[in-house]
Amino acid sequence: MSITGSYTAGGGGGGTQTYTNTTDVSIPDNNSTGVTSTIAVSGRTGNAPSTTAVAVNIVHTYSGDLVVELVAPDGTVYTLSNRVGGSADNIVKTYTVNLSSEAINGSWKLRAKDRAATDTGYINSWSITM
Ligand SMILES: [Ca+2]
Ligand SMILES: [Ca+2]
Repeated sequence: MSITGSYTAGGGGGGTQTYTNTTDVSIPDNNSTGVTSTIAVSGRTGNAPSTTAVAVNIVHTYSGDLVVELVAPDGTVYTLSNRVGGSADNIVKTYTVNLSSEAINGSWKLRAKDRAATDTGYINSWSITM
C-alpha cells in the first residue's frame, strides 16, 4: 500500500497563518471614532481559533489614552485594551482572543481610539494568527 498526503509546516492547525498589516495609521487625538487598519483574509474555511493571537504594535506617547479593539468581519467588537498603561509609551503586546464564533474569511480590523488630549501616536503594525 502507499500513503500520500500533504503537510503544512508552521502551524498547529495544519494551515495556521499569520496575517500582518504594517502600514502606519495616525490616530487622531482625543477622538471617539478612531481609526482602523484592515487585514483581509480569504481562501480559508471554518472559524477562527479559540486562542487566536492578535499582536498589536502602537507607537504613542501616553498609552493610557488608547482604546484598542479588534473588529471581526461580521462587526463583532472585541476590546483588547481600554485605557490602561497610564503614562507609559506604546502598546506592544500580543493578546489571546477567543474567536471561535467568527468565520476566518473576511475583513478583520484593528481599531484604535485616542480618548484624551495632547499625546498622540499611530498604529505601527498588527497581525493576527489563525
Ligand atoms: Ca491623546
Ligand atoms: Ca509600520
